[in-house]
Amino acid sequence: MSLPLTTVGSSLFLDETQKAKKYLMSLVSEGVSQAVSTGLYKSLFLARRSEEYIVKHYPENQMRSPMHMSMGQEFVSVGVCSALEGKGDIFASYRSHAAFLAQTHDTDRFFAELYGRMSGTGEGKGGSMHLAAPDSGHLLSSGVVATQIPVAIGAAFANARLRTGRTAVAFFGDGATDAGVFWESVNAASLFRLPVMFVCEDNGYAVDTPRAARQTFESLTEAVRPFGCDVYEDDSGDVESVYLLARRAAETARSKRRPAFLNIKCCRFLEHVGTGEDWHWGYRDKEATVRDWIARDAVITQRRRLLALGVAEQEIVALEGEVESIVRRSVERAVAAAIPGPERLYAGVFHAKA
Ligand SMILES: Cc1ncc(C[n+]2csc(CCOP(=O)(O)OP(=O)(O)O)c2C)c(N)n1
Ligand SMILES: [Mg+2]
Repeated sequence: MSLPLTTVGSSLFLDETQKAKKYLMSLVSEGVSQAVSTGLYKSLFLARRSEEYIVKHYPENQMRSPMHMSMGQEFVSVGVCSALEGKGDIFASYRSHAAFLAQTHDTDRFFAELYGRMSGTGEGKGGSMHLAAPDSGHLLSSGVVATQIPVAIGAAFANARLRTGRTAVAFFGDGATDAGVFWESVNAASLFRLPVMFVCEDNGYAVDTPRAARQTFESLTEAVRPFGCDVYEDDSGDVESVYLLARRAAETARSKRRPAFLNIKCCRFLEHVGTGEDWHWGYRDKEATVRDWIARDAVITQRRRLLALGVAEQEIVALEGEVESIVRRSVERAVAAAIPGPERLYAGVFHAKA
């Protein structure tokens, strides 16, 4: 079975039975209003629809950037960014579509960057791996594994010194925890009691290598614990669970003045880089992944939850239509925008003059 492009409404998920409703309601913990639940769905749907557009149109070769897709993992950054309510300074990896959109909702600059246009986040020169909009709190995305983590520490240090009340957030994959700089950063942040959240999007693989083939310790969460920051782990695959966890982590971090480490289990639905599937590579068990993750896709879960909460189907369809128009308009604007000329080659780039 191949992944349906439009996963929303997939028959893979739970039947509309009382049991399913009860299950969905049990995932709704106290402290999540219907407005927040709806907002979380809108953010999830925006990221999913944007990437579905990319999957469909990438073969036209007008978006020239390598693509590391967030599909399947969106609930992590949507949950965290929503919990921080704009007060997060985001430092992300090359797999940052969902984080960028969750933080900025800026589909105009997003698609313009992917299409290599002047109106993109980096005048079209950075592409998918280097999305950044510092004015909207997405400070950077980095193509070099783990390098965003120590930069987030710098921002946390500045935020602490300047008492901005903002929290630096480093998003990274489990593969980044193979890098020494991750451990140095956790140590330094704990030592200096910095306002930073380390968020591991733990999809279990660095490209095609599973964690067990890279790390000797059994639990990453337990390995981080002795450093003295608060540690959290979540394998629900559920956006509201992550939202609540991140909110609690941020509050605790603020009151105790110490960093937080969130290990959020997730599943990358598509190949490591590119817009296709990679089940034929044989490095991960397709059936287990389908059953365990695609079947409880956070986007579908959240849609079902809204229905279980009593939100009218027409209201959800209207919201989806609104998001689709936003994506379509942004793509139209991007395609119509100017391509940077050769005179822009060195603008905004560090280079030595001859
Ligand atoms: C310093 C560095 N080493 C190696 C690479 C090549 N590389 C790109 S992605 C990747 C795997 C990273 O895995 P993970 O951190 O788990 O992120 P995921 O791709 O799973 O989101 C590697 C080794 C790189 N970009 N930078
Ligand atoms: Mg990984």
